[in-house]
Amino acid sequence: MSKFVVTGGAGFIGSSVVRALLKDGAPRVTVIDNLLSGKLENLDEVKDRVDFHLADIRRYDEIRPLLEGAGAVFHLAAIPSVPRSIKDPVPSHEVNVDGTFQLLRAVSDAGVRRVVYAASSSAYGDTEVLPKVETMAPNPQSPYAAQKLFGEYYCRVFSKCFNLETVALRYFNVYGPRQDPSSPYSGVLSIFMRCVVERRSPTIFGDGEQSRDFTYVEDVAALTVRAAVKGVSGRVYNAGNGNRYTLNEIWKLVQGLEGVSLPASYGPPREGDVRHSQADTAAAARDLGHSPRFSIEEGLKRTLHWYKEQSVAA
Ligand code: UD2
Repeated sequence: MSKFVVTGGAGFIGSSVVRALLKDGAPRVTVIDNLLSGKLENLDEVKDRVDFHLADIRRYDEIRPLLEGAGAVFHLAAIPSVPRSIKDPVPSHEVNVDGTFQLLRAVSDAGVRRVVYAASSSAYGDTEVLPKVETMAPNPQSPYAAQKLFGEYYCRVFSKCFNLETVALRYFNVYGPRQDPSSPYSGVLSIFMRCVVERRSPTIFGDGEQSRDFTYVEDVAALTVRAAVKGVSGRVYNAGNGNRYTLNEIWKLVQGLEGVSLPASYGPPREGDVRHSQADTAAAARDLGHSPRFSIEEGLKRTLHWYKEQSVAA
């Protein structure tokens, strides 16, 4: 059985990939995380089957030995958030671009065959046509989008020049249990969940008619694990649900689950925001056999259940 390594494995999505690998039969998973935003508690349930290493992907010498003997590396370590990358572009550039380069170099030098890279739907920017298809020209609108796209290009270049099989998955607005709502840069659904549990109104940036393809974390994790297969090297795939909901619709759905009415406040639109986002999922279905399992209703229900449990435990 192969050794699997997950960078960012203590994070919201990374820890879900760890659980998906274990569920899929991996006896153990190696996690590399600097705990900048990741949390060990995200791995609590599976900690007996995780080899955790506090290490930073920007440091080649730190990560290179940890990759020895790996069959596949899932590269999720990143500093996310469009607005954070505008306010303070240096840290996210260093992690998302330089860190990705160092990771790919270390993976290649360690003789690992395969990397699955967590790319972002932000690479598309605003497009005239929806849904967004992998063949569309990228149009990044923020440092974060450009950084994540650069990571894709590096993956492709490592496939071509350094004999490494890489595949990039453009994650579309992932949500679910363990997403941290505590920062102003947190994903909107984690903020909405906290608001509804605390019976507070959220602030919606702009008119709330912007839309997103909200994708449940377990669907994204399942696709990520599936993508570590032969025959797709150098390719990019959307990791989305194929639907889109406006923020106004989503906030209404969240309130409906709790049977409350908490009208949102509205603030100025956010710089760097994409207006609409929706994935064409045909390529991932065709080449990777992916079919998302969670409807938005089911995903929101499970997510809310988790946030409510957290608030009782607190
Ligand atoms: C982008 C990517 C996503 C992922 C993510 C990582 C797009 C379309 N999506 O997500 O795939 O890579 O970055 O960070 O580029 N908002 C509010 N109130 C709040 C918080 C957010 O109205 O309190 C709005 C925000 O202005 C935006 C939407 O909610 O229109 C989603 O924001 P987000 O930060 O959850 O994710 P987004 O779309 O920047």
